[in-house]
Amino acid sequence: MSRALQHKPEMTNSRADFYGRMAAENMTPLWEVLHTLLAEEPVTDAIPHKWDYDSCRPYIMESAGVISAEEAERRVMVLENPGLKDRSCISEALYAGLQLIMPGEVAPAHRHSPCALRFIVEGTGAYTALNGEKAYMEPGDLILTPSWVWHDHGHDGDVPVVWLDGLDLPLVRGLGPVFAEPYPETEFPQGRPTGDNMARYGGNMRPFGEKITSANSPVFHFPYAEIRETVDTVSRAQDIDARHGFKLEYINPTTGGPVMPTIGTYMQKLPKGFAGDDYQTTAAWVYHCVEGSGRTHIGDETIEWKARDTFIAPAWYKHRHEADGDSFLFSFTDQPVHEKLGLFRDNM
Ligand code: GTQ
Repeated sequence: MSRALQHKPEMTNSRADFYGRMAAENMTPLWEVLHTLLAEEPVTDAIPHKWDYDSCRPYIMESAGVISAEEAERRVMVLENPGLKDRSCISEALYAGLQLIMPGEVAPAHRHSPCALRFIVEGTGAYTALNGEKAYMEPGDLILTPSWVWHDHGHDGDVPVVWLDGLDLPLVRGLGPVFAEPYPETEFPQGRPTGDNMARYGGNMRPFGEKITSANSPVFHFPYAEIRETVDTVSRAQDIDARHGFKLEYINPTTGGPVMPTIGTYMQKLPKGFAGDDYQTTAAWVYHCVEGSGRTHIGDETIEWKARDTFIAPAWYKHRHEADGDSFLFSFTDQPVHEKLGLFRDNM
């Protein structure tokens, strides 16, 4: 005989009376909720969804006339999962948003315990400064602002700049330890010169005698020109993966692991005509198309995507990609947390 955990006991008058009385002592019967607490497979309220950049862009640009970056602190349109309304989440553990900075503006220096990444969507001439070291943005670049590092954003150029923010904010909020602090001045004082982090830690070398103790990648700027070249070169000499095409992870060079403890980041090339197999994992995946177009089947839904669109494959949803022409997808995921806690599963 097979047993199911999904069994919900019958409600009787005497049971209802009993539950009502024990509520006075802040106690509730587990057996009434056990079937939802211990579902046989991961259950998420998040749903598959795409933010079409052409549809979102007019609102992003309109926001420039509604509030300044300085008044807003961060002028961000939060990408809210329709299944997680009013929770500022794209998945249970991840946050995403589209941030706009206009020429001459400053988004003031602050730091917080949640970690963040920026993936540049359009424009050039803006920068993120980490402890005063400026990383100038080009479309497709990845810039990290790890936990508790001072950062401000500014703009020396002459066109609007938009980027995709990814944070572990819902995860950290769920665990508790959210801290944030404004820097006393709007801008952090000038720090090391632009590119210093890449030279110091990103050239397969490290400064003599330096002990690196941070949990985060000391390289915080990954220019798209280099990432694209890397993925493209590998794609010419490597067997294609049936699920992922040609997919590489951005790494912390001091560990070989993910760039930040809670968020993993990837770039994948799906060659023209690619039709992938289903991938299913406990982790949630936020995808952003950099080049090309195609579609991803997520559960029963099909999401059509093209350059600058962002979409979410929630936890445990089977998903498979198809590419029209050669396509490049950036993605970020909470997979590193699942792995560290021994909770990660996939269908590989
Ligand atoms: O740029 O530091 O989307 O602090 C949300 C919170 C961006 C940022 C967000 C933030 C930032």
